[in-house]
Formats: sequence, structure tokens, C-alpha cells
Amino acid sequence: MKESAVHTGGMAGRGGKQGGADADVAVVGAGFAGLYLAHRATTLGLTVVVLEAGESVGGTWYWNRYPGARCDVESIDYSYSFSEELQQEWRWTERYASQPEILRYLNHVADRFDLRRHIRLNTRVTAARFDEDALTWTLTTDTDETVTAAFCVMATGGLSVPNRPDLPGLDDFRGEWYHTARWPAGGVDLRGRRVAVVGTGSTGIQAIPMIAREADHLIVLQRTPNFSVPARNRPLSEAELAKVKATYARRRARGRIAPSGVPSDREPSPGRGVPPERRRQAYEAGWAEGGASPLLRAYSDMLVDEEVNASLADFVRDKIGEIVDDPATAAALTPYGYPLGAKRLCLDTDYFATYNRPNVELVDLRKTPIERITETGIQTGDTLYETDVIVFATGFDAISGAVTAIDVRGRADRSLRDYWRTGPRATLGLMAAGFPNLFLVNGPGSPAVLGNVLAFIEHHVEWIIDCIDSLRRDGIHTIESSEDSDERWAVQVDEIAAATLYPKAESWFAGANVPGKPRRFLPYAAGLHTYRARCDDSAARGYGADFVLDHALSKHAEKRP
Ligand code: NA7
Repeated sequence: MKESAVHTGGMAGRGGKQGGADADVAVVGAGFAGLYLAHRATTLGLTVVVLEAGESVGGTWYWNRYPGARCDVESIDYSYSFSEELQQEWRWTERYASQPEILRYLNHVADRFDLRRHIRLNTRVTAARFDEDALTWTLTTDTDETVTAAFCVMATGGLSVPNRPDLPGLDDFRGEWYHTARWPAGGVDLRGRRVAVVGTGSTGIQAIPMIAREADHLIVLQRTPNFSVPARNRPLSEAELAKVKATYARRRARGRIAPSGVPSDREPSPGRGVPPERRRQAYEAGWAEGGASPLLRAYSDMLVDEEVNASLADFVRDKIGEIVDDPATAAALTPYGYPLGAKRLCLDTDYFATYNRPNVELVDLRKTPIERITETGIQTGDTLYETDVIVFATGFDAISGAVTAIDVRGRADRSLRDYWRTGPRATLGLMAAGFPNLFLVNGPGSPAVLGNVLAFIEHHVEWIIDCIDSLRRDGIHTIESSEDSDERWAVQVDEIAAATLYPKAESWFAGANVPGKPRRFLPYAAGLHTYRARCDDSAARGYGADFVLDHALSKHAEKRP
């Protein structure tokens, strides 16, 4: 064990059943969640070890350095709220911060709260195994080191395992290819080169305008057209920031109980029954303001009422037709067949206008799918698109993928991969049956990705660490869910989703983007406010209503000399 597990009087340092462990809490991942877990745990006197595969802290924001990468929730909200000092001293320069700025922020947080001493970089966790005698987790790394801890928290990120299409011939390609989520740190010089981008989700839509400016020629291979609205990104003025900071705590408090985790000044009313002309005015205002919330929250029934949703979808389709010069290209870019917002609504800067550039070409894969990669390019039907560089903006094995990438073994050697083979499930999105003391951050069955992930992360971290602290004080050694409660929660998550328009799209929210992944709608769609109340209620009732607590063991431990 290196210096990172500093024994300062937590469970591990106290002796007792789990006393031989290296730390009280082992955390996998040093992104937004992992950093806050380390801070929160050590503040309560717990010892913590954070294991991070990257060579820097940052998680998703370390790996996703593709051109144009930035957040799609405003930075004043897409940032930690737990420290008033931090939010007062940090200065975001743009409405939506770019990846380098977010990474600088996370490094600042690591330094400011002295977190680096708990973090081991360049260390990928490959396995986690629960020892039923010692009641500890043993994490094994790709460097063959082990770390033991009473609790294990998977802060592995909902969007961290790249989805790489299994295309025949890729190994024969003589050019270069990259996945956007593994973009080289030094960047890629695309000047004077022919580039092909596969994928038009949020990532492709951010990257394509930037790549088009640099590359000699750009081919975009699109399978499903996406709804995208202007971000209207811009620099933040001192006056604007001062105004936010004067009442930051209140803004954050509103965000914590907002359905999407994004604070809002007004409570929307239903759009059903509102005359088309009035709706259009509201959409024009939202389009001019920029961002997802002004449009998605124009009406309270936007994601439940098909007719209201269709009115916004038509509005965005018309905008695409107005922006894109060539009618055939505009038609190919226009999304149909699923509700707006049922896949994550994309934000862009000049995405559709990019197709008016003479060096940009759109290929509609719905007409002719990719057949194979050749030595010189991408073959679709009769056409070979020759290219020097292929960029895969093909998304992630989302929400559950980073957890199942690790060989997690619980009681009686139960495998989490096997348990989730018929669909990922976890009580409150926090714990899966048979895996005592193993917590998931933003796991399946939590709001996960349906809004401001930062608000979701902070809630989970606080709930998890408060839970561990409470068990410690009560002398309870294990907490776990049961298969019944996992299934009950998953059914509730399904029922909530079924009352919305979300299931009407084939999306990564339901695992539809990864071949072979079981289809189950993974995020809890009733909003952070409802979810938070449900989790808080569980804690207030001593966790026992949802989880099994090992009182018996703690009594046994008390009798020991
Ligand atoms: P997404 O939203 O999953 O988008 C991936 C894109 O790649 C999407 O257009 C896919 O088309 C396309 N794709 C995936 N596999 C293939 C294959 N085999 N062939 C052709 N096209 C393919 O991922 P993003 O990275 O853009 O965004 C993920 C989240 O990150 C985003 O919501 C933000 O929250 C941040 P499809 O739609 O499946 O037909």
C-alpha cells in the first residue's frame, strides 16, 4: 500500500471486523464523482483510496478531448455546489465551458482540497471481489496491485467506455482512425487532409463544425439524424458572473430540487390547448436564447404529450430546412420517427450551417449502410469514400458499461456481469443484490444522465458517504439490496419511463446502441426532486426499508473482546 491510504482513525484504522483493510472506502474513478467522494469521505474522517486509469484526474473530461468538446449544461450549473468558496473564486469564461477549461477546473479542485494524496493515477481496476469473511472488497489493478477496503464506490462515469463499431476491415485501413473519447492528448493535425466522421450524436454534432474548418474535405456518415438546437455559447461578462455569484447559494438550492437538476425561474404549464401561434412564439424565444432547457421546458408536458412534442419537433425541422441550402441534404438531416428529447437533445454551434460549406458532404447510411472499411476508405454499397482519417463519434456503452467492464464478484462469487445479463438493475440505482457495501454513482435506475449530471453526482456522493458514516456510527458492517428490491425498483423505473415519450426512441438510454446489450430503460425519469425525496426517505428510515443491514454481525462484533 502506498502513501495514498492514510490511516487517520477511520474504520480501517480502528481495527474491528474490517480493520485490516487498506482504507475505509475504495473509489474507482477520479472524475467529478470520484473527486467529490474523496473530499466528502475524508471530511468525515474516513480513509479513502481513489484508483484512476487516466494519467490525470478528470474522468470523462480527461478522455474526451475531441475538437469542440464542451458541456451542454451551463457551466455556472455544471460545476460543484458543495463549496461556497470554490464557486465564488472560480471564474468560468464561457456559457458552456470547453473541455480544457473543465479539466483545469477539476485539477484546481484536486489541488484546492488536497485530494491528490488519495489518488493513484495510471491505475485501471480490472476486478473487484468481496471477501465474505473479512467483509472487505479487494480491488485488483492492471499493474497487479491490490487494494482492500470496507466499501467500494464505482465512480466510473456514465459515458466512459467507448462504443467502437465492429466494422470489418478496420485493421486493413492504411490511414489513421480515432474514437472521439480517446482523442490524442496533443490533438490531431487535420489540415489538408480528407476526414470521415461516423456518428451524429452530441459528440459528432460538436466536432463536425470544428473539423470542417480544418480538414480539406469532410464526409459525415450519418445513420440517424438528430435534433439539435443552438447552444448560443458566448463569453461570460464580469457583470453577469457577479450577478450569479451574489445569489449563488440560492440558485444551487433551486437546482437541487429541480427535476433536471438545472435551476429554473419559472414553473412551466402544459402546452396542450395552447394555440399553435403562441407555441411558436415560445419556441422562437427558446431558439434565440439557446440551450436545451428553454425549449424542452417551454411546456411541462413536452416529454409526455405527443402532440405538444410534435409541435416543437416540427419547429426544429423547419429551422433545419431554413438553414441548410441544399434541399436533399436538408431532408437527409431532418429527424423523423421519434420524439424530440427522447434521445438527448443536442446543442450545437453552426452544425446545420456546416453542410453549406463546399468541403462537407453528407452520406445517409439509412440508404446504404457501411459495408466495410478498406485500405483507403469506407465502403457503402457501390461507393468507396476515400479518406485519410476516420473519426468514430459513435458514443458509449452508457450507464452500466464502465461497471461491467470490471470483473465484479460479490457474495458466493456472484458476477455482476451475469446478474445484469438480462438487464442492469439496482435498488434506487445505488446497490445491486449480492454485492454488499458496493455503491454505484449514477447507476442504472438513478436519474443518471437525464439532466445536469453534476447535480445528480453531488446528491449520490452525499447520500453514499452519509450512509457509510451512519453505518459506521451504528456499528453496522454491511448494507446490501435484495433481488426483490432491485427488480421492484427496475419495474418502477420502467413504469415511470412508460408514462413518458422516452421509450419511443431507440437510444443509449435503453442500451439500444450497443449490439447484444439487453434493452431496458436505465434512467429514472421522474426527476431529481422526486428521486432525491425517495432516497432521503430511505436514509431517514435507517435504510432498512430498502436494504438489508447486517445487525447480526455487528452484535457479534460487539461481544468480541
Ligand atoms: P451517441 O449519442 O450515442 O451518438 C453516437 C452516434 O454514432 C449516433 O449518431 C449513432 O447512430 C452513431 N453510430 C453508432 N454506431 C454506429 C455504427 N455502427 N455505424 C454508424 N453510426 C453509428 O454518442 P455521443 O458521444 O454523440 O453522445 C453521448 C453523450 O455524451 C451525449 O448525449 C452527451 O450527454 C455527452 P444511431 O443514432 O445509433 O443510429
